[in-house]
Amino acid sequence: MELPEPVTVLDYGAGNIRSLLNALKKHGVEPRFVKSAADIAQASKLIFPGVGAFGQSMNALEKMGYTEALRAYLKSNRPFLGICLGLQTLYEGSEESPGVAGLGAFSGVVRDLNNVKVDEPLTVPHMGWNEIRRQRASKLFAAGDQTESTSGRYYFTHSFAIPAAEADATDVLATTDHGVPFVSVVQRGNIVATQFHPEKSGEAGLDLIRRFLQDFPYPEPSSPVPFQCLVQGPTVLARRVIACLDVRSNDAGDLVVTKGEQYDVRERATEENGATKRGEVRNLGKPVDLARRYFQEGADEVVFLNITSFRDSPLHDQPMLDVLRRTSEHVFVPLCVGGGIRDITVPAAASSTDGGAAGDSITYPAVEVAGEYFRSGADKVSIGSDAVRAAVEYMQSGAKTGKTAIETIAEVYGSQAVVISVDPKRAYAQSPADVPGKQHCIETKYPGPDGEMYCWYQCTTAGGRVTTDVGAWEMVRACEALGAGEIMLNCINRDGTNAGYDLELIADIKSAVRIPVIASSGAGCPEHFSEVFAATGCDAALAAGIFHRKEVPIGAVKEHLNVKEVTVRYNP
Ligand code: 1PR
Repeated sequence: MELPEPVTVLDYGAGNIRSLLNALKKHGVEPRFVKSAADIAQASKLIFPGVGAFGQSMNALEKMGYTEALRAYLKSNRPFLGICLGLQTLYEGSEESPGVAGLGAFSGVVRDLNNVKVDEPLTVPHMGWNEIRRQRASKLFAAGDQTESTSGRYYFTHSFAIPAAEADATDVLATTDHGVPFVSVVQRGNIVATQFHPEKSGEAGLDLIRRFLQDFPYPEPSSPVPFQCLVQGPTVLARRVIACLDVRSNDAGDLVVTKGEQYDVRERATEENGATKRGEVRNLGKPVDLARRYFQEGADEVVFLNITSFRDSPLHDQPMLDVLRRTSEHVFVPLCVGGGIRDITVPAAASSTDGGAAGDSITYPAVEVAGEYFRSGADKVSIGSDAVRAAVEYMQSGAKTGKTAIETIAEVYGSQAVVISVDPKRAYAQSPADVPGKQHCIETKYPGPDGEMYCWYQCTTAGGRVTTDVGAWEMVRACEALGAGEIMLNCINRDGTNAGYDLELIADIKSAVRIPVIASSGAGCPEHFSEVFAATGCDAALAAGIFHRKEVPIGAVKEHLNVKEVTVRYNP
């Protein structure tokens, strides 16, 4: 795309701007980066991608001396695109960071969605694909198109928002509903900002970025352009269908997508010449190729799990970081990566080319490990084993240390970037009194081997290799209290069985927390997806084996859900 003027990106270092850069690159744009306040003053088109917490963002801008230059830029009405936090900081302040002033370009205060008074429980963060209810025509959505062709869905992930009732209506270009109508797009002349992430919103988002690049700045129309919005009623957050890629190196050292049956990823052992030959690591494809295929098939998110992370350090797992870099160049929906997100100590010699003294070691905090994944293109990180440890510590002490991987990553990158991967095993008890620590249990419809009518779910670590006495119900509540933003709820008993999700487990965990819950393990047909959404109220459903083995295309799942009137992101 030939542009008359350069594009400048304001990156203050707290987030995944690689996706935005890949979206610009897809439109043939290589942006400049702000390195000084003068770069802002001289910019002719500025993009501010916001990730992380309001206070962190504003303090970083102030520390770099950018705040006043940004305020002056906004007054000049030169083209400005703010994304997510980049919209919120345009306002006067936020309940997320009391006492921290925003840029004040728009009047109003950003509110905490957790404090919104609604009749039914509200899942926070607002995470997933929702529609926008446009108030008027705008070049941002369709050049010259006064009436929308499709409502379009965009990817939101935020816990704070500007209630539409508190915003200046002249600035509001679109609203979205989650508990209350909130501001999803603002526009004042050439200043536009979206609460959603256009760089993670598939083709609809890429179109929006393209229009900002090629149609801004533009003269305000002399008279209001007739407009009719297609979205009349409430907007509804879609349920997400997620593809999960368990990734590890095979015996030849190649990084492959594999799949466990109850977490055993090797083919059956064979007998050869009287000796037992270990089975190969199941190889279901190459990570980047499969991720691209799933994006094209309509996956709402892609999860990579580095399943040998209990022994490898992701910081040195360059192949995994490279998979993320290459995937994010072509996949414009959220990417989550898990495996090894924890404080990592490696021998000094292994951690630097200058070869530290033998015997020394270096510890990399979890937030740095996660930062490596974010800089490589991830939008969220998932924490498994270390989350169990942190939850136990918190439950025993009742106090937060502020030092756990969950807390430190949520503080810098926001709760919505922290997913907890739970690997529970079903355990039976004759009565609640028999459950270790009298932890939470449920009366099950599927009695145990000795007729037990109660069951609870034991958390495991190291990929199911270590069984603990920690109940999944207690663990997810502790992780939510520590600041986690989402639960990815696997189930070792169902993993790889195609027998359907463990509905009792998922319904129980969904009732335990306010944050979104992803159902995982056991999907065998499209009906299992409509069943789990109907039976548990979960926010997303994840599958691996049926997609990798091409038994069920993602499009067939979406089509089935659409027929069952489950709200999904679906363009037939
Ligand atoms: O503990 O923080 O290092 O993270 C390790 C991560 O790797 C965790 O998320 C853990 O669940 C995952 N993991 C470790 N070992 C295995 C294994 O399979 N040997 N994968 C493993 C767990 C769970 C899903 C599974 C879905 C869909 N796999 O990825 O694919 O349940 O299953 P389906 O095929 O039935 O649809 P840490």
